[in-house]
Amino acid sequence: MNKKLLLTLTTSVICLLNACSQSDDVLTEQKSLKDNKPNIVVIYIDDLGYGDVSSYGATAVSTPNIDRLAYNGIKFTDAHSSAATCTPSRYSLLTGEHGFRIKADVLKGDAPLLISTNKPTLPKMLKKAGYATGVVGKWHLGLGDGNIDWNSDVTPGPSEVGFDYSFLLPATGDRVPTIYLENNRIVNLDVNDPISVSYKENIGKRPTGVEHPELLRYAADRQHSDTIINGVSRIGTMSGGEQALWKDEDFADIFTNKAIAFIRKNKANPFFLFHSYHDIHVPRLPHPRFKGATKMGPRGDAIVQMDWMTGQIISELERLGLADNTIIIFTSDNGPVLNDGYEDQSVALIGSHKPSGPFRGGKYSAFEAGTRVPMIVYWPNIIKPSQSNALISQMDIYKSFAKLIDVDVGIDEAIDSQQLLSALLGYSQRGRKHLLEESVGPHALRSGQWKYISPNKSNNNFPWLKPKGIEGGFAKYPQLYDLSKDINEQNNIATEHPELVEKFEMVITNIVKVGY
Ligand code: NG6
Ligand code: CA
Repeated sequence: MNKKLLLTLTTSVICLLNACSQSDDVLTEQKSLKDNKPNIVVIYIDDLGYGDVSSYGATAVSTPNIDRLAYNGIKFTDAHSSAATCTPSRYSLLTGEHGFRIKADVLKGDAPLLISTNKPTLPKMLKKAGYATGVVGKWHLGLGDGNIDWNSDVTPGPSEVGFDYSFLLPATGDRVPTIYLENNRIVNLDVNDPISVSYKENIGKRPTGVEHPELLRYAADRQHSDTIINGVSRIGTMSGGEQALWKDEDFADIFTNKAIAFIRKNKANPFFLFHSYHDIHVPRLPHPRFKGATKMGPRGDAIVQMDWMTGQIISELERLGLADNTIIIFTSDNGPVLNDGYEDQSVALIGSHKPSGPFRGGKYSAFEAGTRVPMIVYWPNIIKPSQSNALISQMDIYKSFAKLIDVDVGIDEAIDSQQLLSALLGYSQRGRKHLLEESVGPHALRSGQWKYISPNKSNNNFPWLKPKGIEGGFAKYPQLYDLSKDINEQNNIATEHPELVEKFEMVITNIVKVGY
């Protein structure tokens, strides 16, 4: 980008943020901004905790590529995924709405498409401004209409949600089908060896983990003990498709290559890439070249692998001369977990590493580490390096970017998203007033220094959390923590502040009913 254009862009951004008067000059400059829409790359890591990267405090693993983004962009310290699990967080990122509104839950690998095809989405919004849109990596938002034939076009899917291009791991690494889908078609499928998938009965002739634990590379819990593929038992059963099966060790190279191909193809026009990694979700099988990169076993090595992947994307943008005009957002879909079904030494080798950083809980939980994740916004030359403690949600990307590229958002669109462009670009530290945090149990609420967790009114005590070593933070009574003094949520002061308990309970009820 030339210097003059850069100056114009910078001025335009500042004007947008400061609500400059609509003089002709400003309009012209805003037009320049509109006409030179930045590319947007969202790098979405799976299950990466606040404390898992070195710029956020990790010392047992080094993440130089992510740190480069953090030290030259805005490093957010109070940014959140909408939920403590994957499917609702992804739903929210793409729709700007909470997952609880449609009762979004972790999906099976043969679940129907969760996002209604007439719903406005982030990629559809960007397409209105002429963006080419692509998704590469983990999807986990369902596919088809409830009765998928994996051997023909698998639709509706990403195309109906607004993506021009898709290369997918359909659900999760630990769920069948263990194949790639490119633009709705299974890659390398032999028509004489069709694929079937079932989560109800055991289909096909492949051995399962239940019957043949001796064939496994990692011991697994019962839920992860169905069809064995690549030496790992998965959730769900699957027959056929031998030629199309993925090899987990190749994820890093394959997804990186597909993401780079999309960037190259679209280098001449504005593009949005949703680059959604498998790492560092289970099963953790990084490429052998990363083996031993840390002393923490596969989980640590997977962190190094995903840092490498991130570096490849940055280098490619630089090689193509696109870096200055590309916004990279790096973040995670939920907090960290160690043993999530497989014995991969993640617990035994954790040492002094703290995946949740200073926070309590992790994936699934209502405590902070469930949703408070690393989030970095990087836009060289436009953004000044800084750290921001603004309370911000990944849902806010929707309306903030709509503002940046001047697309109108309808009244019923992205209803939980807030326009916080100035916070996202580092011009202000003012974030949200309230943020509802979704867990697998009751809702929690952030408001200023306060963290409130609603009582668990159900009879579900989530017994499966304990063996995973996870603190859900679910209690029959209300919990209130003052994060300004008690960042680790140890000291429940709800009984001392009944007025705040009542107020926050009402705020949650209101958000659920009518929004923010
Ligand atoms: C759970 C799986 C877990 C993981 C998770 C989804 C158990 C017993 N099993 O059902 O291994 O796959 O779903 O993770 O908890 S997520 O990051 O995609 O939400
Ligand atoms: Ca996840």
